Amino acid sequence: MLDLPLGVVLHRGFLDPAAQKGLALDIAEVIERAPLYTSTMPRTGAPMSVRMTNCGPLGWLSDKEGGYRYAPHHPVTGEPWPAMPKALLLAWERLANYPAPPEACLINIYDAEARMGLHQDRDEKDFSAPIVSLSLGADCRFRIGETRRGGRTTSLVLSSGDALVLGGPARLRYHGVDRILPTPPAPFALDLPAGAARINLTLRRVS
Ligand code: MD3
Ligand code: FE
Repeated sequence: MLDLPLGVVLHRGFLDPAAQKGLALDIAEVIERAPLYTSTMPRTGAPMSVRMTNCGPLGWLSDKEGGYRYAPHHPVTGEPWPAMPKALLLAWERLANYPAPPEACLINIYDAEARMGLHQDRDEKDFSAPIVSLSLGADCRFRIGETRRGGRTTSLVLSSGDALVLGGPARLRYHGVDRILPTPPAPFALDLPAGAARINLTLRRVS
């Protein structure tokens, strides 16, 4: 039995196959206008293994000089981020229980070898709003720790169509993606961008 920390709610299969296919198409359109880029770590400049882009008023990025931050423009094209697809606004309305729409949607693209080390999401000014996370494509081993580094961790598998809501006392827990898991192809056609094994969308309030 999966015992999740207080404030973590997992909705398995929140997106049915048709919704997953529609969302994958929406994401492909966003990427056409806001190409994938690689963020680098503050200070060291080491590249992250996850490629990313954003939609909505603000987008998350990081580089050696400026560090982790939100910005209204794409770091390479200088264009504003594309609007959030309706399906994402609707998912937020149904899941977040928050009286205002999301300001940022970070789109993380994982190839088969990509991972994300344990970290906190603390670049937002408002921690009272939850984070809503949607997964498409291959399964991953996802890890949740405590609100300080080095605490006990639990892990779970996130699959295509799953939604995770992180709020309240869980909002500042450490979390990360250990690895992408070998996953049999979906029983329906799910077109992901070239090289992508998994997509994760994180909807957030920022200010
Ligand atoms: C648990 N992305 O972009 S989202 C990120 O699958 C990020 O790409 C992961 O972590 C991914 O920052 C996981 C799910 C998530 C987001 C925030 C959390 C889980 C969380 C905050 C607290 C605890
Ligand atoms: Fe995170």
